[in-house]
Amino acid sequence: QELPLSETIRLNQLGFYPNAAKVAVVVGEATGPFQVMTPETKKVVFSGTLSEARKNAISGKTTHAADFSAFTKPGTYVVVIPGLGRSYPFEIRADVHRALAIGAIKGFYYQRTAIELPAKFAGQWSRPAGHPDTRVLVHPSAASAGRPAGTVISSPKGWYDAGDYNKYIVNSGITMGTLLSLCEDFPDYVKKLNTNIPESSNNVPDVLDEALWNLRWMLTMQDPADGGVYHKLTNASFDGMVMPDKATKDRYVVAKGITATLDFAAVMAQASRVLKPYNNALPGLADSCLTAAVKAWGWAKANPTVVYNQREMNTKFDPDVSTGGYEDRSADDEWIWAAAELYVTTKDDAYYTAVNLFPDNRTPLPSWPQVRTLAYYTLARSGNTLTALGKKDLPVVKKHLTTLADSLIDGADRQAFQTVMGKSAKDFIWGSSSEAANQGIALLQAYRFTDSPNRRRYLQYALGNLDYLLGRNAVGYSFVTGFGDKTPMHPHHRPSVADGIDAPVPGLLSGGTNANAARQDKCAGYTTTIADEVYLDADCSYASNEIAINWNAPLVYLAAALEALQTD
Ligand code: 9MR
Repeated sequence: QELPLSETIRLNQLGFYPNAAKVAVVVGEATGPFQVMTPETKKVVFSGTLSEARKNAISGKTTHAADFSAFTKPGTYVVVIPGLGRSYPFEIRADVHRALAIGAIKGFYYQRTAIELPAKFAGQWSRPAGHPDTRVLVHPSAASAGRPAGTVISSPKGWYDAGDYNKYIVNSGITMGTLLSLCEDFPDYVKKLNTNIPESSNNVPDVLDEALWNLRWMLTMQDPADGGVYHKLTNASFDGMVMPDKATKDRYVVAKGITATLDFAAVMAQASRVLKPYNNALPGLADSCLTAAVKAWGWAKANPTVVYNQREMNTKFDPDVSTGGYEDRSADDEWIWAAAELYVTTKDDAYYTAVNLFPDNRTPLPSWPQVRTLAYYTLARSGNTLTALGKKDLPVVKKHLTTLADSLIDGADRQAFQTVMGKSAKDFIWGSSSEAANQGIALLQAYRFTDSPNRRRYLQYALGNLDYLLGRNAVGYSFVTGFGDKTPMHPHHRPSVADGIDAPVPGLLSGGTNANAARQDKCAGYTTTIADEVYLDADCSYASNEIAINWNAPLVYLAAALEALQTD
C-alpha cells in the first residue's frame, strides 16, 4: 500500500553523507516514533523517536526533529511518520552533493552572454547567442576626453546577472571573489568537477574556465585611459520576458564608480594569483589581471568620492537608466577587500598599510554591498605566505572568523529547523538563499583556518545550511532548480520563461524566502506575511524567486567545499 507524501516532513531532498548528521524536521504536533524505510519495499532500516518540541521563534509553529544520524548505510530511503506519511525520497551516499556542485557551476554556463549554447552542452536548453555586446555605447554619464558620449566600444562575454540581461560589475565582484576563493581553497578538488562546457578539455578546471568567461568581460569594462571601471553594461530599461537573442535594445556602459572600481581591483588581483599556475594554458593573463588591478587601484586613489548614484545620474543625462542599481554609499569595505587582495598577490606592504584593514571588531557576513570579510578570508588562507606585517595580524584575522562563526552557531540547536539560517527574521531578505550559503562559507572558513574548539560544529552547521537550501526550511522547497523533488518551476528568469520548455534552466538558486517580497514585487499570490514563509514560485515574484550569479556562487562554494571536505 502506498504511503502518502507528507510535505510537513522537511529534509535535504538530495540526501546525506554516510557519516554526517541526518535530520528531518516535522512541522506540527506529531510526536512519538519515526522510521527510515526503503521507498519501494517499505523495509524499516532505522527506527527512532521524534525529538522534544521546538518552537519556531518567527512563526511560533512547533517542530520536532527526526534524527537518524546513527544510520549510515548507503541507499535510497524515505522518512516515515506513522499516521502522517512519508518524506520525499533521498539518498545516503558519499558524494551526495557532487552533482549539485557540478550543476550549480553549470548554471553559470547557461547565463553566458555572446555565445550560442549548443545542445551538446546545453541539452534541451540550447539557444542562440544573445547580446554580443560588440557595439556598446558610452553613456553620457561615462564620457571622457578619450571616449566622448556615443563612442562605440566592444565589451563582449560575461554572464547575465540574474533573470535580467544586464551585466553589473559590483555584483560580478563578490561572485568572482567567491568562485576564485573556491579555486584557491580547494585547488585539487575543483580539477575533478567536469561541467561539460566548450573548455572542458583544456588543462584548466571548469569552474575557473567558467569564471574566465566573466573575467574577460570585466577586463573590457576598464577605461584604458585612466583605469576607472564602468559601473555596469546595461539597457536603458529592463527587457521583456523574451529569449536573449530577441532582446536587441541599445546597450550602454554607464558612469565609473568607486565600488565597481575597487571590486574590480580585488577580483583582478585575486585572479592574478589563481591564474599563475595556469600560465602555460593562459599565457600572460595573470600578468594582465595584475596590471589591471593596479591601474584600478590608482583610479580609486584619485577618485575616492565618485559614488554611483543612479537617480542623480538620471537628472543630468539621457537616456534615463532604470535597471539594477547595485548602489552602495560606503566603499569602506571595498577598500579593505581590494587592499587585501593586492597585498596578498604582490606582497607589497604598501597595500597593507594603505587602509585600516581592522577599523572595528565587526565581521559582517559577505553580500554584494559588504565585502569586508572577503579580505579576512583571503588573509586567513594566505597565512604563513604573508609578509611579517600581515603575519603579525593573523590572530586578529582568526578572531574575526571565530567571532562570526560563533555568533552564527549560537542557538542554532534550538532553532526550529536546527539550522544557523533562520534564527532571526532578519535573515529573510531579498536573496536570502545567499545569506544561508554565505553563512555556510563563513563557518567553513573558520573550520579550516582557525583552531577554535567549535570547529567540528562549524562544519556540521555549514552542512546544515546546505540542508536548509535543499529543503529543510519553513517552505519545504529545495531552492535550486532541477535539484530535489519540490523545486522552483517558475523562477523570474527570462530564458526559463520564454523558452517554452516546462523545466526551468537547471542549477540556478532561487533568491528564496523574503519577508518583504509582496511589497517589493507586488506579484499576486503570496499567502502569508510570516517572515520565513514568504516565498512564491511564480515568475512575477522577482523579490523571492529570481535567480542571480551572486547567489549561485556561494551555493557552488558550499556544495563543492563540503564535497571536498568529506575526506577530512
Ligand atoms: O540582489 C539585489 C538585492 O540585494 C536588492 O535588494 C534588490 C533591489 O535593489 O536588487 C537585487 O539585485 C537585482 C539587480 O538589481 C538586477 N538584477 C537582478 C538582481 C537580483 O534580483
